[in-house]
Amino acid sequence: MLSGVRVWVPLAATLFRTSCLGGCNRMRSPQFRGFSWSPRLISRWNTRDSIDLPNEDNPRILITGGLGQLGVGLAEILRKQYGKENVILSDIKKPPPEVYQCGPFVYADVLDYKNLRELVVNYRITWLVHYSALLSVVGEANVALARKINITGLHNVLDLALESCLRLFVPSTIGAFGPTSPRDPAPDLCVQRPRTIYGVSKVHGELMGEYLHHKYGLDFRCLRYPGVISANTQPGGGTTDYAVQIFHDALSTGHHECYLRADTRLPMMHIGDCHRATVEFMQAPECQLSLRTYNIAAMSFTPEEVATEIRKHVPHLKVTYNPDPVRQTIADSWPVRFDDSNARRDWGWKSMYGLEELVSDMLSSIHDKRTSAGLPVS
Ligand code: VAH
Repeated sequence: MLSGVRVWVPLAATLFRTSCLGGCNRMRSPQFRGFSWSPRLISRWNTRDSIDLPNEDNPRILITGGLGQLGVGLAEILRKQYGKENVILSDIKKPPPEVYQCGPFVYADVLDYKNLRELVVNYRITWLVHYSALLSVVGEANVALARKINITGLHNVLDLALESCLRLFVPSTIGAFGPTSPRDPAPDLCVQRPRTIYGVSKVHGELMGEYLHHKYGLDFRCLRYPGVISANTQPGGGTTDYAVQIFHDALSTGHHECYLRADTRLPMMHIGDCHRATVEFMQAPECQLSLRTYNIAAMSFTPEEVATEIRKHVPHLKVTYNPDPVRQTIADSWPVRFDDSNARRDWGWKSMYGLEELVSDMLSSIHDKRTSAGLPVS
């Protein structure tokens, strides 16, 4: 009897805590119907003196695809808020030494459900940020792999989040829209018929996440990111990547060859705004969210406009335009601007970087990086 009580007390505490903290309609999720605790988890609790379960105020966070453009920076911000040991960065690649020094890093393959489940149980994860994905251009070059990672990998994460009652963040993108969507601006809710496997997989993610939320109460959260501009991380093979490369070229060779037409306008965002939006959205009380998937916007610019702004700091920058048919076709199918009024109304989203602030910050960051690496600055 005693052992039974010892099991049910922590379980009841979790169910109580989850159902209260989880806000809306938690009790409808399948984990309250036939939910079974793994023997390993029960044994860990039976040996625990006190129930120091993670909760709303001190989540334990797993980030998949952590070595891409966004994971390391997001982990740094989350670790400042929730503690170094409570944010587990993961990927299938070996990280550089400094990543290990910043906090826990583990191997995690989103195609290996058992591996993921073990991490969630052993690290007592309560939030999951799912960054593993092939982006637009690399996805078109390897559709089969993009379908595996972006769809099968997503399904593993969705099932795990449902079973373990996780708060799940999955990013979507301007690439989730297509040529038949309203493009200027693109609202949160409209026709979405993207023409890339990346976009198709992201729309699928939006729809699957929202289905599991409405049917089982999964705390699924999704932001449609614009092109993200970062100085310290390389983008992962997308259509908006020119907007990162142009800064590096401006300070190294002084010449940028642009694979888009000079007048191709796309929504863009400084990585600092992207991380802040993600954290603020993950922290927003569930009852404030009228949607589960939101557009977030900061600015929209063309290659010519960003080049003109850079020339205020680097007057000799030369840009030649050599449109790549694949990337130009993708860019021409994407929104020109985003309507993010719902995010601003529901959870107070507000960007802090415009084009001027972006250019100034990018150039100073890359200048410092090159100088400390002993590289010449043009
Ligand atoms: C891409 N940078 O170009 C990514 C992004 C908004 C686009 O998802 O594919």
